[in-house]
Amino acid sequence: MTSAPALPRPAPAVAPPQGVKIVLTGPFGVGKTTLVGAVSDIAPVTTEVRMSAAAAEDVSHTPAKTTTTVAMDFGRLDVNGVTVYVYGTPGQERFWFMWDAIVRGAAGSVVLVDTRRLADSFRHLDYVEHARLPFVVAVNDFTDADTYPPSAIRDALTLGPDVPIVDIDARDRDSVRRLLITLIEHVLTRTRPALSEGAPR
Ligand SMILES: Nc1nc2c(ncn2[C@@H]2O[C@H](COP(=O)(O)OP(=O)(O)O)[C@@H](O)[C@H]2O)c(=O)[nH]1
Ligand SMILES: [Mg+2]
Repeated sequence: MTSAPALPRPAPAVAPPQGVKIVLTGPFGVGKTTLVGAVSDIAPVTTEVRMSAAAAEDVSHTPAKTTTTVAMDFGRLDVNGVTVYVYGTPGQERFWFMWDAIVRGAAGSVVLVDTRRLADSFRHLDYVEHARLPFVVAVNDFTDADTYPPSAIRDALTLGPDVPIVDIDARDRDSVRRLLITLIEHVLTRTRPALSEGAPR
């Protein structure tokens, strides 16, 4: 009787990357690429190109902006021993198919807003709400923008009372790290009660 051939030796299982995936979203020119560049421990993966008329972006609030992100921003950082991966959503319509892949497995989201044009972030808020992602709203500090108390931002964006609103400077590493810590804490407070409810007694 011939014995069955030996099975091939399995390749060692590769441990899945441990870490927290965060989605960064908001309209064109709100500071997504700047934020990732400020906070990432690795050279951020970004794909800036000079804007063409075909890009058809609204540049009225960003007249000095001559580039746009094609596809997406990606950065990585360490927060107290936890690796945080930041994925920026792509702006251009032809890359919208990527949004679902970007959101899959994400722990939470940052929605960036500019107080000079809050309404431009409505679509992004809708998206993360529908995706049931815990999120924080980050108000990016543009020099010529008026500042408003969080209650005014909450009303204008019709946010629930539990959504954190954080003032940030997307160019400042510490400011962005504080924002991401706020998001992670928010994610934990949202998931902890559910975990303990489901825990065996
Ligand atoms: N004053 C100020 N300018 C910013 C800030 N964040 C971004 N910018 C500028 O706003 C423009 C748009 O930012 P960018 O990161 O490209 O936006 P994106 O389209 O969301 O990726 C750039 O010229 C940035 O230098 C900020 O916090 N303060
Ligand atoms: Mg960009």
